[in-house]
Amino acid sequence: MEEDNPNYLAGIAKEIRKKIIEMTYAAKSGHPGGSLSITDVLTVLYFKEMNVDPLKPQDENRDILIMSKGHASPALYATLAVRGYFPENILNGFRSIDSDLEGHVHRGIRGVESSTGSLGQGLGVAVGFAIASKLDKKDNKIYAILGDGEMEEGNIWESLMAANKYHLNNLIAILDRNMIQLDGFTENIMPLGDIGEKVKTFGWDIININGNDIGEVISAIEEAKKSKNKPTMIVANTIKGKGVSYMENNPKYHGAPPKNEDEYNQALMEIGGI
Ligand SMILES: Cc1ncc(C[n+]2csc(CCOP(=O)(O)OP(=O)(O)O)c2C)c(N)n1
Repeated sequence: MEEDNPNYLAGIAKEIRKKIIEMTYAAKSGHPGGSLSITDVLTVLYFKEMNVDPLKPQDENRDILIMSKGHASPALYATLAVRGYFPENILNGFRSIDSDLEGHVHRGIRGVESSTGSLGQGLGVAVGFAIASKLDKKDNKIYAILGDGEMEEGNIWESLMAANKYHLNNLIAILDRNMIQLDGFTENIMPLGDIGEKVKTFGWDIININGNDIGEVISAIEEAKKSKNKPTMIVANTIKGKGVSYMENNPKYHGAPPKNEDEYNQALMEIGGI
């Protein structure tokens, strides 16, 4: 099977990264940094690990993904398009007035399960989906993608407690630990320290990985799926802006696309898109 070949998945991740750059450059706005950091995770989920079918986006037994860090919409939209939920040319309208592709993840888009963008809310939504699946005796999985800056939101911790209370072993949160939030480094703004250890004390299993290594992402998700009675958080250590040298680890590209044609061409060239 082609999805068992990491080189195949790496090729898809490149394609998605290229689209993130194209979309944000065309819109002259958007969030490339935290989209590029989470691309490898989304690739593994949508092209290997999740039970989803773009032809049946409402299938009752599908896995559900909530992109809690909803500003990373370029990454989710590009992934859904490449996976076949909607035509890739729709990405061109990102953030324009006549397009459905708003700057933050919007439920009106085929394949999107919940609108997000106000940080802190998506984990609670995922907890709700996970409880509902248990009540319905389904064996699907619920995924939530969180940002590390987002962990500063109080309602994340309420959701962590609820997931423990209800033994949500069908819930897998993936924390994009890229160490950067909107305008600086998390450890300067609000230190999170060993965030995995903190979440562990809330009753979760923790798996630490390099979230830009496709093989490590696959192993972590496959391990998390086997949990018998606990929710799992995968702490995905990533690089913000991954794949574009001037964006990597640079808070300036949290919410700014390539500044000019030179930067645009350099980004595509480094990703391997042209
Ligand atoms: C409740 C709320 N407060 C503030 C913002 C503005 N905001 C958008 S992105 C962001 C930083 C998020 O950082 P992080 O979660 O680490 O995301 P990543 O670095 O992965 O992009 C902030 C503060 C928001 N979207 N929602």
